Amino acid sequence: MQRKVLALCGGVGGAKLAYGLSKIVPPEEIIFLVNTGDDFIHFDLNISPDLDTVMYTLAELNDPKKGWGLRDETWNNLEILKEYGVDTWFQLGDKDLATHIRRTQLLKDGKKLSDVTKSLSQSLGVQHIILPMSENPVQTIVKTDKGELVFQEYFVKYQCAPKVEQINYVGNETAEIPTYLKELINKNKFSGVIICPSNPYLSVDPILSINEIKTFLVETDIPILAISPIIANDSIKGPTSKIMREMKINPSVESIAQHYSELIDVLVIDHKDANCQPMTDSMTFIVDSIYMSNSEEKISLATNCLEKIKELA
Ligand code: FO1
Repeated sequence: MQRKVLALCGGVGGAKLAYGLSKIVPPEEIIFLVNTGDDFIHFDLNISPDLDTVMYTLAELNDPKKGWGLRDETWNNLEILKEYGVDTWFQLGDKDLATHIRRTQLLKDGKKLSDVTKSLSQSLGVQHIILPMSENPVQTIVKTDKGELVFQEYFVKYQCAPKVEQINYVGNETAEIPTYLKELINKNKFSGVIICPSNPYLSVDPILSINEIKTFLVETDIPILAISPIIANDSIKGPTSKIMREMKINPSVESIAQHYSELIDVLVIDHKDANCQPMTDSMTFIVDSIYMSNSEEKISLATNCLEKIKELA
């Protein structure tokens, strides 16, 4: 069996690099392992936002403006729900709704989330393998000054406004990682790991909260590279820097290096942070354009990350 790269992804930031990687790495040489801490049940439907963001992006069906959902979407169901007086704080587009209906149906039939994701992905023409971090629920719960909120309440309903005090990953101790991932870990089939520039606290840490995955990453000798989600003390996108400040962490690339210090060999930082230095000799910073504003930049960053991993392997 071909050795593979393992890419840890959250939503929008993760999907951008996943896109670049998918354009240069054949399907049998990479696994996209995706956060499911954002998953929740809404209108009795199983919603997996990050799995869908990665899947739609690799299928080139994603809405590049919003960063989530499908392009050329319509919202007729929402209009009628509003007529019925339903609170539509979480917006499901008409086409996107089909994904959630089908996922819910297949899960109700007893299929595992990884098999459901494979079936949905293949139907949309995605050949690369997208795996959920867990087959069963691990929920990101954000403890804030306004109380404990499930991820989508914090992120969408309250627009990340509440002040974050702590983040918990409920269910992590009983998480069931996909059998295929377990097999690849046990048979030493990974050649390197890329931690995509997703929010470390909301998107990557839920994956790392699963003991089997964390232990593998801590104990492995294969190279692990992360891309900073911070440029010049600010988030590339989303609430990363705001959350860091609220948790009394300086939003810098050094703090990101510190956060992943137990795991990574390399942190890729932006040109704007070129003067920053790692605190230990065991880690290297490499400078690149990490903003990824177009396809060429996504592919270029992916190419450079892969080259670095190959060099270290
Ligand atoms: N994000 C929003 O800001 N508002 C929404 O109404 C919304 C709906 C939504 C529906 C399906 C889906 O897959 C994603 C959706 N997202 C929405 C994005 C989602 O909240 C975030 O992208 C991730 O959970 C964070 O990575």
